[in-house]
Amino acid sequence: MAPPRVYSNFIDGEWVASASGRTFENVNPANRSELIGLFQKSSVQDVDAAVSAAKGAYKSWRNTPPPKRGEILYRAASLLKQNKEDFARAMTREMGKVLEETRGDVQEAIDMTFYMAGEGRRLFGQTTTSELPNKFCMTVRSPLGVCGLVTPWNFPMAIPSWKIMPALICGNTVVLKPATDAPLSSYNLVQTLDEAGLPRGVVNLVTGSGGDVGSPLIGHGDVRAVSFTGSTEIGRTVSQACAGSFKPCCLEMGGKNVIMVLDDANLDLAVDGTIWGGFGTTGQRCTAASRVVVQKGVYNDFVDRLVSRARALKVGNGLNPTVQVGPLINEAQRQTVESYIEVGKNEGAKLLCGGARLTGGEYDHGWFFAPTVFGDCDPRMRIAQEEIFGPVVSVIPCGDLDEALEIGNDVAYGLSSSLYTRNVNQAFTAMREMETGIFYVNAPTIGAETHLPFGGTKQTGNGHREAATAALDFYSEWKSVYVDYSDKLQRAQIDTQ
Ligand code: UN1
Repeated sequence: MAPPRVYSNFIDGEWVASASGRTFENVNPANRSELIGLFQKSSVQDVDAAVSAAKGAYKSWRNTPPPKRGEILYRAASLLKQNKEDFARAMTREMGKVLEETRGDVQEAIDMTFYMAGEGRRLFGQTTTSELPNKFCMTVRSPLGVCGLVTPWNFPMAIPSWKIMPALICGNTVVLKPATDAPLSSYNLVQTLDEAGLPRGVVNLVTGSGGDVGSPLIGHGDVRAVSFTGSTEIGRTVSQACAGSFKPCCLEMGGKNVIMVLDDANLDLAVDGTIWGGFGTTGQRCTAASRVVVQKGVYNDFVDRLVSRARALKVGNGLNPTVQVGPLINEAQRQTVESYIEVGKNEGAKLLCGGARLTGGEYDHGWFFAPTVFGDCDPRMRIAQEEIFGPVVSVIPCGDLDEALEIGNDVAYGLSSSLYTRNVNQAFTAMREMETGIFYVNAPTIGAETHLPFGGTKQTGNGHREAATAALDFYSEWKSVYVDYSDKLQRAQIDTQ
């Protein structure tokens, strides 16, 4: 057997080992004896080196005309496109979701990179009037400086691209710390940016744990902004770490997203949407449809169809094209899911299918779990309130639209929600009432597109949005510019009375 490949950090344009020289393993969750590679177990010294490289590169990068920055991004997007299949396969091997989905993940990175490349020729500000004669007013976007980016394993190329590309097009430089469960996809993304001709120091990659790398990065005095996607629990600590120095931070955290199915819905469509929304990425999405609220008239029919479809899902290695659901990311996640099965049973929810880890054959080599449906759930049950991040869907009966909306909103989170109905009045009412950052009609809770803002309310986020031009608002600050060409002192509010 060939020795495992050792992957380096990327600091100041060089592929380098961590200061400690230590590494950690990245294994395939569908087959834990398959080692994807060894990655650098970095620490504060590596973070310092990366931040200092990013700081050094900042002045020249921010003064590079944005259309030129965009050209590099455009080249990177084209390279991502060329390597899409290889990157998707590598992603399935390192984090388990099925190939169709990892292709989608790489595609999302391609779309985001092309999109932000185009923003290099826009980055619009405003020109406006002045209260005074012979005076000109405008707003321009200024970059912030070095950005510290901390990303999760479930969208290991898409989410880093959501952060890196808008940061770069605005003129910032970045240090990326990817999740230890899926660093290869970030590696592939950063290598692509390097190949596309990004100047040294503009993007830096440091792998390692949250404690060893994430915390010193977030707390670093030269890091001017932080963007984090992950759990609400860690997001809170990120927010607290940034508060002391008033460092802007963009937080994308948990979800407990609802699909609401009304009596007049197209039931086949609603079942399709629930299967995809609930079990896609093995339920490990912040946008996963982990609750379904179903009106009484169609409740039994919906549940029957959902359960028979969930039972028929083929679970296995995501590289196999007939597999529909991959493994969970690691043993800890599987134990968390298992513990919620017990919680649900003890709360009195009806376990309709799944509810256990899968064993025998290839299942013994990975972290597989059966697609699970709980029926007759009470909206206050923990399985209907807490983010499980696994293939578990809780179905809740309801009487009418008003009750569905009330249940839908009665959780701590506010990322995504969806309504299945054929009645346009009900659809618009729900759109207005749902306290989520994303709302779907006759489509599941997942499937965000890169040119629309992405993010949530309540404990899902802190008011910022990613993607679209909304991302530019996080990665730049407004500078208001007044040009007085009157050749005399003009005093606003005084001379204008
Ligand atoms: C996530 O759920 O963690 O909306 C991100 C979607 C994706 C992004 C999801 N484009 O389905």
